[in-house]
Amino acid sequence: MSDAPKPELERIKEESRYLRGSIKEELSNDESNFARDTTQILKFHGAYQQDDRDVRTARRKEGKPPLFSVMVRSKIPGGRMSAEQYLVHDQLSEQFSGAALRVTTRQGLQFHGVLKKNVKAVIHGINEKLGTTLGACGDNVRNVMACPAPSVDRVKLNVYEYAKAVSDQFLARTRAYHEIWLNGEPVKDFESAGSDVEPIYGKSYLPRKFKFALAFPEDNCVDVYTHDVGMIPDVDGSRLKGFNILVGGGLGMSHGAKDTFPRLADPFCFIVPDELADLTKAIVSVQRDYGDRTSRKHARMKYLIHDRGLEWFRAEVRKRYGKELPPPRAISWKGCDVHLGWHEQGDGRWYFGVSVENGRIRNEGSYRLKSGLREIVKRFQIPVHLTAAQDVLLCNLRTEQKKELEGLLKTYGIKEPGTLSNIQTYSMACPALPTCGLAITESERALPSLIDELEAALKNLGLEKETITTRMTGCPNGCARPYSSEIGLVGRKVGTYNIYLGGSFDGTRLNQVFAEDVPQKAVAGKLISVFKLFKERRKPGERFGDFCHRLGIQHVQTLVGM
Ligand code: SRM
Ligand code: SF4
Repeated sequence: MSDAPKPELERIKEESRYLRGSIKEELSNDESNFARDTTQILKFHGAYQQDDRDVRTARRKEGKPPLFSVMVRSKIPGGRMSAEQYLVHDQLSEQFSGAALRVTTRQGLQFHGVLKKNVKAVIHGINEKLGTTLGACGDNVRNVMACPAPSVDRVKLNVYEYAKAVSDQFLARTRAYHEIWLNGEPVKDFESAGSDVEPIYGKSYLPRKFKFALAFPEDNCVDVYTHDVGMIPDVDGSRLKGFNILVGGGLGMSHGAKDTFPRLADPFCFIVPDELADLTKAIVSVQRDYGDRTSRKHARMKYLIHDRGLEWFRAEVRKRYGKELPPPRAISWKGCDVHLGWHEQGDGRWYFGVSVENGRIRNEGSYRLKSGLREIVKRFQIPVHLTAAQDVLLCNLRTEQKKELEGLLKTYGIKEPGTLSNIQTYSMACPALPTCGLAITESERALPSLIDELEAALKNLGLEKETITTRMTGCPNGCARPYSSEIGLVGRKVGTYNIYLGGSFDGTRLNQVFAEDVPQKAVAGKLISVFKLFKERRKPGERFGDFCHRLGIQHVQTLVGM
């Protein structure tokens, strides 16, 4: 063991007494913000201290402190919520978070702008309806993603249960969450209980966040290759044969730091269903013990696998798992579905996918999405599923309710998916400014006008029917998964973006840098020049991302005169 001082965050985690820190004490003081060390522990509870960046500089000049608030994130495995759970999020957001809710790219729901004094009421309220925020942020297993399409197919339902089981298995065991937010009795003897408190994580939890997703080979809607661990069921008729397991995906990087990069997961092994729990435990424990705790930028499991090699990783997992790891089987992807509009569930009932621009559920003028969803869920008492594309599925509707639902959508000014352009339907952006402390540029507030420009240009070129994935982020961390889309737009410096092209529609190939440091106003022009090229030179039926990849990014640059 090295005697070198521990990096600050590792020390804070270790000394937090299993995620207690000073949260409880600070909740009852009069400060408008939590202390710095406390904010790190707060993340494990699903709460993130932020300040309004729109007013940060002005307040500093006036000698005022930042305008603090807290972002609270619900962890919703597979994005599946009951009507009651959806409605309590809606009600809590009306009461405590400036009314809007935001569907995340990992099928979660976020409240922005919650005042410190109200955080407990929000977390408590979510838990009262059997939801949780535990582990939504922080160095632990994050929300487990799974295809949100409701299905009565027994195998598919069964497969969702596996995703839920993985999520439950990796929930932190500490009683701190209950003590702080749910008025649970304080536990006095957790120190003597030692590692029993957290049998998987231990005192220091993981070196970094850890992400799981489950995708059916016919539909990679959860972007499974971008995860630390991907689980892909192999189904033979009505029998679940097992899971292909992928390891080592992740997207975050830093500009100018060549040793940070997005990486797609590698096929790792094939296991029968009963072995999923033991195998995933073994994988997480290798990352827990060998992941780089000295550098946050190098701490994800993708770097462990990249640096030491897949064979080293396999041997280490095998040691802990105690059995051979059969090789992965071939997977043939069939596509990627946004699940919008009407779909039959298989039991005579229907689900309807509503497109939500950049995940923001709000009311604005005659567009009253928030009120409309509330009315629909209240009236029909139906489950709500959240998608990885930040959209909402209204489930379990009976045939005779279809007309009524369509009427309600009209009343509340909610456009039906078929009336939206494809470029908008397949786009997403991260929140960035003003809430995200790491944002370099705008994202959610900048994408809509760019999409308007691209929409008009595609229409002029007769390309409006193309489905092209476009994803924007305000920094290189990759929260809207820009590197696995056909067009990726990533904040570079204030007011400029890097443009990435050539990813595949189904998320099985990363894109590459096409242009760097492009001023916001020039982004549309650059893309439109490539659309023109695409129109002239594409092969019949070829998708935009595949076209750019086939030509090669350098060749595309030359052809558009760069
Ligand atoms: Fe993210 C940090 C928002 C999905 C990679 N992400 C953040 C923070 C918490 C900023 C911070 O640390 O101060 C952002 C809060 C902004 C705000 O105001 O809400 C934030 N990330 C989001 C969400 C809300 C974006 C969205 O448009 O929905 C997503 C929440 C998902 C959820 O429900 O759990 C979100 N973040 C992602 C994804 C996509 C995914 O997981 O499928 C990624 C890329 C995949 C990956 O993890 O590699 C992602 N977020 C990051 C990173 C870079 C991690 C890395 O390995 O380098 C950071 C920065 C960090 O962790 O230090 C980050
Ligand atoms: Fe913030 Fe960057 Fe994530 Fe966008 S990608 S939410 S700017 S951390």
